[in-house]
Amino acid sequence: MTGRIIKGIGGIYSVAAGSDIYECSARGKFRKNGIIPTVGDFVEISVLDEKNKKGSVDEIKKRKNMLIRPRAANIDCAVITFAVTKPDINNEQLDRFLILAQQQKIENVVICINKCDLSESGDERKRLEKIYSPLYKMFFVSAEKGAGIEELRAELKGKVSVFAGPSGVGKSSLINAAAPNMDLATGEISRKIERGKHTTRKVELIEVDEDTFIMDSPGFTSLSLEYIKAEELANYFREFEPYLGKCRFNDCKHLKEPDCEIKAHIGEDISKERYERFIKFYDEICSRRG
Ligand SMILES: Nc1nc2c(ncn2[C@@H]2O[C@H](COP(=O)(O)OP(=O)(O)OP(=O)(O)O)[C@@H](O)[C@H]2O)c(=O)[nH]1
Ligand SMILES: [Mg+2]
Ligand SMILES: [Zn+2]
Repeated sequence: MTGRIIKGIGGIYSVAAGSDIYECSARGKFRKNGIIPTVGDFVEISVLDEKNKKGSVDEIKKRKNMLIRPRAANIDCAVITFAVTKPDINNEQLDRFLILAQQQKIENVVICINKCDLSESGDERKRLEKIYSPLYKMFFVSAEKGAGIEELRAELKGKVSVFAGPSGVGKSSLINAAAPNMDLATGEISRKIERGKHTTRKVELIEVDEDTFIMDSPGFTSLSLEYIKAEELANYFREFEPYLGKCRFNDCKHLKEPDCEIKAHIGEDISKERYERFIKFYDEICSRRG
């Protein structure tokens, strides 16, 4: 029988097949080959106990993509979620999420900024729009006030979307707002550190509509670029794209080389701060290897 993994806890995978959900263990062969069944995977299962809905995962179908943090397979849309404040946006962290989504060639990567009800001036919105709106579709929303939720819902329709972002930004709250029949647990923000308290523990695939699925995921505080190669990094900065391959040197690293087309466009369509983070990430990746 064919199904899809919607949750995995302690080596037991919930597989939606037809209108049933089977609790399945995974065969030892996956572990031996280093393959980890992942939420979003299409799988072949055998039913071991129809009455109690128990089975085993026999085969994992080829994945079209896989995010590592959060771990999720076969995604159409990554909603990179942050809040205007509480917690404040960490730009470097935002770029890390974007890079990881780019690397997986997810067709739709959008930025969603929540808690707009907490910003009166709108200054943070203007700042972010200037840098990111030429690069990504952006949504400025408030889960609490319901603002912008219709637009977000329209984006999600017909897709499998994963909400990724730090803890406490309101990922679960947004899913509840976009899909009113949902009742995901949401958490308080710690007053002292103004961060979430990791309310969501697991990646979970939720069917919100016949053809629309959303994955909620736990927030991450640190996000390393461990699977990214230094020489690939420039490919994941969308604004570099028009200039790649046009530098004087074919193997230009866009660091200290003369006649670098990337550097030539800083302050134009390449923002200084994004370029600086490119350098920072580049150094981080190189030092990890050394
Ligand atoms: N003011 C305001 N608060 C919000 C909004 N959305 C969520 N919150 C609050 O922010 C806190 C965290 O929300 P969650 O939805 O649990 O955040 P999360 O991103 O799912 O967090 P993790 O599951 O830990 O990763 C809760 O206290 C929510 O009530 C919003 O639009 N405005
Ligand atoms: Mg959550
Ligand atoms: Zn260059």
